[in-house]
Amino acid sequence: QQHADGGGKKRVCYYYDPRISYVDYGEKHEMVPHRVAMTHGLVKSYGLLDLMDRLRVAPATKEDLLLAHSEDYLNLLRDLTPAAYDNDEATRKRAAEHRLGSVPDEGGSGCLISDNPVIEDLWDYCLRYAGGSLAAARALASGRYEIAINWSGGMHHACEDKASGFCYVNDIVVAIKALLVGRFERVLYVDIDAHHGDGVENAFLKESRVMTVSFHQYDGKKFFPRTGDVKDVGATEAMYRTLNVPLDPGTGDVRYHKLFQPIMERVMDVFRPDAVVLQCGADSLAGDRIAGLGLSVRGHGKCVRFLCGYDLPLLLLGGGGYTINHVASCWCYETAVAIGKEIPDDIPHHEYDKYYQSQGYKLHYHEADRSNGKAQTKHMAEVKQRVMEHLDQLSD
Ligand code: TV1
Ligand code: CA
Ligand code: ZN
Repeated sequence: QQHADGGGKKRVCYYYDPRISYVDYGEKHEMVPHRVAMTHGLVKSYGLLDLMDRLRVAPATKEDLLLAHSEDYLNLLRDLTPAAYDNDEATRKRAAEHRLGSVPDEGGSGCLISDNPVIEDLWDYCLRYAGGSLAAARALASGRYEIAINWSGGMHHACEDKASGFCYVNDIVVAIKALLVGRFERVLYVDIDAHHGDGVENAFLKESRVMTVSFHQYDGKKFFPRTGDVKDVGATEAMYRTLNVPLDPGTGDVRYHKLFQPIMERVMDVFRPDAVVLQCGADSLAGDRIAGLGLSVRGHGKCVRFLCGYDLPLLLLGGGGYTINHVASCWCYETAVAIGKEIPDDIPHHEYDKYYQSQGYKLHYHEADRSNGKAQTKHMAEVKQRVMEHLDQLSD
């Protein structure tokens, strides 16, 4: 089933809109869109722009976003400004109904926190990152490209009617719907962000033409968004076309791939997708500021390499990732994997190279292993077995 990629080069297109990198979630917020400018700087400095087509596109439109969201919510996103939010009580109330703006911390710290702040040029930001993912999906549907990349996309938590987890609009749902109306009968969604891909899962719970598979950190009921138990497998006609692979904090390359590879091989076998969407959230890397998984850049990139090995149209999206030098290293490496080009470990001199000082100016940085050995192995084997049983259900 898996095709040897034998160095066969693929046609790759890449979307990067510099306007996105100026977006500011607020001083202390962990989401830093500038990481995508850093990724682009690295991609450029390694000469990768010469090996793929960088395509510039118009932002998405409200009509495009209606594929994933209610009109009421989109109108709010379009009209909401920081000034209106600060000055008008009714606006604050309406925003809160859609989980926008500050809320008291549930942890009881007493301070106001805002996962989804009302920021300057919010609507423009949404249209641009979703526009990239939508154009990427259409580029695959056109047959002109085998791989399409939008590192600004991958905002997997946004719901039909609500913002969630730093995500305002769900560009992934929009892109998958565009693939379905394009020429693809079945689309596989794979999510290697450290968080559960709940927004995408929910959007396609009852859609048999889409299978969603999320690998994520899961420790009982603490880690956001607290969903993604191994027993959650979707509904009715589309039962078992939802898969969840909960992972213990500290899971590193070896353990991760003991699950990822056999599970994905089996998914490919039983679902037989016509196109694949991979959300490459880089918060699953070791040393992330929010999450606690322990992948190396090579281990993370191995997921990309593995899925590239199937000769299927592949959409690569970004997502989380909060240690921004690690994120840029990872997405640059994965861009090279998509192109099929080996790049040296030494980071070339370029405008952002000072960010990589702490990693010795090497792409492949080193982090102390935070995993706790044998304790996890038994639990992991159970998770694998449960997931494989779910896949058996799908095969008959
Ligand atoms: C402002 C300032 C917001 C500092 C949010 C970490 C902050 C977090 C902040 C943060 C933070 C979360 C919750 C809050 C439950 C909520 C892009 C109501 C130091 C895809 C989203 C994680 C992950 C949301 C997004 C999570 C993605 N963690 N500092 N907020 N309470 N929210 O736990 O999957 O990566 O952390
Ligand atoms: Ca995930
Ligand atoms: Zn995440």
